[in-house]
Amino acid sequence: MQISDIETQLEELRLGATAAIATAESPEKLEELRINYLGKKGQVSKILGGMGKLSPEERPKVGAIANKVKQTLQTNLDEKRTSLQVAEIAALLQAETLDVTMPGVYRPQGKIHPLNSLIDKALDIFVGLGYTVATGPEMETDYYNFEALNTPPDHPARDMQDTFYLPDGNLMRTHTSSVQIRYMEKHQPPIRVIAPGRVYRRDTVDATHAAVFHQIELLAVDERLRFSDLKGTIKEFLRQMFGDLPIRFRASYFPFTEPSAEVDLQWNGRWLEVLGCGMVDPNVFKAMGYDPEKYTGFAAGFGVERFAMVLHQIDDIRRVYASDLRFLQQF
Ligand code: 2NM
Repeated sequence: MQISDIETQLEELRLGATAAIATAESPEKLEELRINYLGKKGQVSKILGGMGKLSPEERPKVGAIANKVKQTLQTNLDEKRTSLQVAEIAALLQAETLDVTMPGVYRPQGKIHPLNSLIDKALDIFVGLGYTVATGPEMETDYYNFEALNTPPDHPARDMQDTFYLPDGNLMRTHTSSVQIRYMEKHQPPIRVIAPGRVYRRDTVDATHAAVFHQIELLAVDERLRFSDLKGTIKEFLRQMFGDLPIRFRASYFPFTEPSAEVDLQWNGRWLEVLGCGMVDPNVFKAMGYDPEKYTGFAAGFGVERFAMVLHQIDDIRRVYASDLRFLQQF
């Protein structure tokens, strides 16, 4: 083995490697080349393996040439790696180009339905007055919807509200008073409870009637509650709900209250009926096992849709359920 042979081999290797590095297309390919040429078992090492046959004087010379080749290849590899990375980033930037002047995608924002926000507001007011929120089933028995509420089968009040009866004899509740009955069964006075929920009536649907609507009913039972407590509570509730508008109590009739009243609100010079109320009939307490000599109570109920219509000047109850965004977005 001649020193010139090794020199020739190194020079050929340098040329070949430089060409290979120059045309490498990926960092992975580049790494492959580095291992192939400069690795421990790579081609440069292999060539240097033949150095053993050289004289001690020749070895440093070849070593110097080999180092030079190694350095050259390492520099080539480094430069090529950098240029590949630059190209990769440039390609990424190209692919991810974002035109910030393009119009955005319109995503309409959802919000609370006006009926729900009204229910939330009413419940907040009563919770502030010390009431507890209670709910119950929408399908009811005759007992909870009528019988316990001083409305026996032959009572004329059963004609007042046409009821959806189910084939099994159950019915869809016509008011949430049934929830108050269930609550009184489980609790002893003093009671302050408020029952929001869906109710059902066999009404012909028109601008002011829906077959399914929402009610909120309140009930207070305690010793010595009187009509003025009812009036004060209703007045405060309506004040927080509608503002300081004139209100009036008008004598009315419900089977479960005596006396009973309807409450009107004066708005733009017109009296609008907004709720019904009264002192709980002693017969209701008897059905609950409460002593009617010891306890008195007041109750009130109102239709949420009717409230919303008065509050927002909605002319047709059907709009509330039509899911028309042009309507809903006004709230
Ligand atoms: C109303 C009007 C008047 C009422 C009565 C009761 C109960 F369970 F205590 F008897 N709950 N709700 C009541 C009274 C409801 O709605 C117009």
